Amino acid sequence: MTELWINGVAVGKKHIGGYTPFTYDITNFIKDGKNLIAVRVDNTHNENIPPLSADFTFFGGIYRDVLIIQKGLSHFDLNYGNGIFINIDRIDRDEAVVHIKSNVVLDDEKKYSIVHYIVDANGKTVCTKKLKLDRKEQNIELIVKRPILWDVNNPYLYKVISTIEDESGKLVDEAINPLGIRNFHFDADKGFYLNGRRLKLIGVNRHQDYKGKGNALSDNIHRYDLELMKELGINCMRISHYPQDKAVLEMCDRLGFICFEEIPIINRINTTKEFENNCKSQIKEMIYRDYNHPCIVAWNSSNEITVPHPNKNKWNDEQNEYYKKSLRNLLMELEEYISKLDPYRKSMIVHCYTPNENHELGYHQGDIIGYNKYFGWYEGDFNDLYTFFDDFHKVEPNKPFFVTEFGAGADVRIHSFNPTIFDHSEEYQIKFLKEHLKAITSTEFVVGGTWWNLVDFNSEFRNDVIPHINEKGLLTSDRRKKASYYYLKAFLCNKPFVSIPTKEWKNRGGIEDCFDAGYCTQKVQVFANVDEVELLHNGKSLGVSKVNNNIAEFDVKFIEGENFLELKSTDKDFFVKDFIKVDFDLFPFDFKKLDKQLSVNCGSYCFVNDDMENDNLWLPDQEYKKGQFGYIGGKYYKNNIGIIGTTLNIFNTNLNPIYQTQLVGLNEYRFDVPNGQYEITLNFAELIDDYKRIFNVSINGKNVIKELNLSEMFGVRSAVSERFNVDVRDDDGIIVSFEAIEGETILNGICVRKIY
Ligand code: GCB
Repeated sequence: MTELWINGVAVGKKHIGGYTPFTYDITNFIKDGKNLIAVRVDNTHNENIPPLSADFTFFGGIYRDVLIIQKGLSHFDLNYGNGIFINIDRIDRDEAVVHIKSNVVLDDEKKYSIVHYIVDANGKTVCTKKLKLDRKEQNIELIVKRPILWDVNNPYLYKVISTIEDESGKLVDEAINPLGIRNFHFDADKGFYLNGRRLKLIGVNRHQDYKGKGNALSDNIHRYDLELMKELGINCMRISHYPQDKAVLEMCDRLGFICFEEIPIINRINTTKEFENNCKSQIKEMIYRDYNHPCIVAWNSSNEITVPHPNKNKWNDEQNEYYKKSLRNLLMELEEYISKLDPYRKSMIVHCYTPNENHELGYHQGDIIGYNKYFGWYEGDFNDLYTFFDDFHKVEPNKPFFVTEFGAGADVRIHSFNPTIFDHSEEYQIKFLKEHLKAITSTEFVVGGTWWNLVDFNSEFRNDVIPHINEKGLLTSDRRKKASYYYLKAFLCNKPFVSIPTKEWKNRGGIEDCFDAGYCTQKVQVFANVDEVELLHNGKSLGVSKVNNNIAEFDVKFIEGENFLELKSTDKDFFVKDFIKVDFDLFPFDFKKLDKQLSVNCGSYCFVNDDMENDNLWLPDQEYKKGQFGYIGGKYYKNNIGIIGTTLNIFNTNLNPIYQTQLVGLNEYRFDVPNGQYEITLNFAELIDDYKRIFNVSINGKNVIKELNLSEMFGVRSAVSERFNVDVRDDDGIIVSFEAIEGETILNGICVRKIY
């Protein structure tokens, strides 16, 4: 909500909504000389202003451009847009008929004319028309001969320059708008067509969010994001979950993205008339502001609005029915409103759950229906996608269908050769992306899909691996590229491209292959869109490998220290390459030779790099191997839905990935290290509420922790680390023993370091 005062006097009504533009006429409030402009913004939760709830942080403050605009008494109407509304009435090879509606404010007695020029991308006028300005709304048609079409590969932009001139020909006002000449349609069986050509839409959703800046992004950051999207080769963007900065829309026009834009009616509504009016005003402001952007093909009214209302169980049947009915009515109302404001584009709705359920309840408004689906993350398995698509098509045979969201979280600190659901490894995210792209591109009627999300973003209530951050981005919140970014690029890009994608996995490690081998063999996955690639390791070729589904794999014998990997592909027409430098921590096959710190991520298949400690590496856990290390007894902790680890935030640590997983019921943890003085650090966190767990820990027979009761002493989900010294003699190695007194023993992480 925004209020404005000029020189202590309140101007106009409060503006409602945090994402759409508004103007105040301050003519009668300003005076010569200094003026005091005061603005008050307030993002206190208000049940009548959407969004009411969502998976992103509602930051406050003034974060978009504020302009003081000086105009003559007569001018183009500035309400939300710039007074000009452009439609393409007809396009064929020879000409395009461009319809321009102008809204003007005529506030004086003078005689004016209005002149529209259409100029091409070189600034050359291709047609112009002048007419007397005698009405507040003026309509006119201009013809562009042999138009160059706006397309995703060639986003050719004309401009419409509209001017108001007085009788002497003096310019009184001017409005400039982009003009992309294009036509499109959606088909429930065949998907999307742009300029008569069928086009599978593959893209991303994007939040306006950046590390340390919240929503207050500069235009340069907005533009940078869009450039990164173009580099990916995507052709589509869902501007989620609210209208974004003008800079975003401009870039979408310039770079050729097909866009869906929406207002933030998310998760739930309020049944009041005031709420409905506020939804409508946001829709109107969005459509008026962005009407002339050729990138936009549909306006979406809402996101996952059918999730159960938080009061569902408190309400009686009648109240629940009333809510459902109000929701239906609101969706209907909003759909009609969108179609009335912009009959040239499509209306849309974005759902979760199942088409059957939503259809039966009457929630299937919109010309296009989008579904947010997370098979292989929040529900089911990747293969369920195909059944879901079929179900949709049976239930809604006449509605074009779009996968508005699909995504899995990944943290660039976490890697795995055995990626599992919810482990937040980069490798699982790639697997998820790969399977979804396959399903979306191979199902004919699916219009396309947009990955959730381009960037990691703030979400206050989230407990993922980085607290309060939704990590489904292809980019980190400071725009480092995750491996899946490169997979998508290899999948889409039409120029030859090769990539060693794990750019952020600079510190690797592992155990020597065999006694005195001097190396550890690990798989390196590379992405490419060429037939074959060659990998070189420290200058030596590892051979040429075929690329299948944009992936090739090499076995690399990593040596201690610096490893330089170079990927190449050559053909008669191209030469492409990529490289990466990896620091490798080689642990000896025979631990009697161990002379460095070893940290183990207990109860997990994942490697973790501690970014707060120079990327210190934690190895995945293993069952005890004689001559090395590992646990005896015990299993990996799984939560109540069978997922390894917890996704809940752990307090007092930056290392959620270490504390979120644990071994349960272990008897011993052993290290067959050489004699010497060692420091051993044990990491614990109680992951279960209301669970009574008491245990003892001894090291080499000496009791070091007595009756540890984590929840009682430190609370649940609190990181605890205990450090001990042990003197290893007579080749005894280190044996950490765990003895349960009540409940099961646990261990979340363990580090061993030789002091002398
Ligand atoms: C969704 C929501 C989006 C969330 C996303 C997620 O379905 O539309 O706002 O952020 O899921 O990551 O859970």
